[in-house]
Amino acid sequence: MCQSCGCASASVSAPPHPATADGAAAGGPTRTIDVRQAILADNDRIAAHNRAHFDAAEVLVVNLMSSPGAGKTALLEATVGALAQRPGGGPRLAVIEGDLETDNDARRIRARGVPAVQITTGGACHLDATMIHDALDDLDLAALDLLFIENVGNLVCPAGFDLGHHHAVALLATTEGDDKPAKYPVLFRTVDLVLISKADLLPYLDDFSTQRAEAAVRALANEAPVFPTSARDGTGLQGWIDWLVARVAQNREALASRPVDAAAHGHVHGGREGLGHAHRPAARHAGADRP
Ligand SMILES: Nc1nc2c(ncn2[C@@H]2O[C@H](COP(=O)(O)OP(=O)(O)O)[C@@H](O)[C@H]2O)c(=O)[nH]1
Ligand SMILES: [Mg+2]
Ligand SMILES: [Zn+2]
Ligand SMILES: [Zn+2]
Repeated sequence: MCQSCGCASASVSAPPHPATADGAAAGGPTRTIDVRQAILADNDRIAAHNRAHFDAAEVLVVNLMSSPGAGKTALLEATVGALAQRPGGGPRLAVIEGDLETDNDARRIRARGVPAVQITTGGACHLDATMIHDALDDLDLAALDLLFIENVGNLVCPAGFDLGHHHAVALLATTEGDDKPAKYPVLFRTVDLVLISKADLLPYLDDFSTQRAEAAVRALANEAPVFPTSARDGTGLQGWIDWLVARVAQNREALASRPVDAAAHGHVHGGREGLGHAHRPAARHAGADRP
């Protein structure tokens, strides 16, 4: 478990530490919360900087989150195939893969002819904005329309970290149970789309109800679309592709209607300041670019 997000820190929710003789709290929970807030504030600043890179290059970025094995990589593999069938070849894609270990997922995506950058977190249970910023050195954003980020499999920690993405999508596999939105409200409250993955297994699972899963999302006051998909038999893939293509178009329109002044002088989204650098594979690990 990571040290930064608090998931490993029982002290965050522990009762206040006894005050010392001079009245100051003796470290412990208060300090843990302060450090955590500072980490999240720093992450938000770098996420805004990432978003400025994406907007400058007109790339829509989608952050995919789920528990391990819910089918994120399989969905991306199916998505690559489905988007390529679109008139004109569909949006130009790349994927950033986040895993604790191995580059298996990046290799699966590259095998389909799509650029993929693997981030191995080496134990951290989520991606953060700095990891994404570093990965940009290995991507040619100018050659892309759509960038997927496959987060580390985890329904808790990834939800706390803005990566600079435009949309967050959760996968909930039919094998996981329809109560997961209720159990992991932070993630399911904020996502823009919920895909009930492995829908091909629904006939064999008598205790999973798509309606109950959707009701659990609505109970969190989230009106995001919720629908079944299967990377195995293609169920719902068209709805997912339509959602993506519409988001890419909507993002382009929003960027095109930016005030000329903002587009020219970089006052958009508050994160364009300091964007006097480009990320190119050639600049890789040059160390000169730190937001
Ligand atoms: N039946 C079924 N299995 C799936 C589907 N999608 C993924 N899987 C299987 O679930 C396992 C984990 O999939 P993967 O894409 O690696 O999950 P990730 O960890 O979320 O990236 C693999 O054995 C896949 O073959 C699906 O739509 N239906
Ligand atoms: Mg995966
Ligand atoms: Zn964590
Ligand atoms: Zn940068």
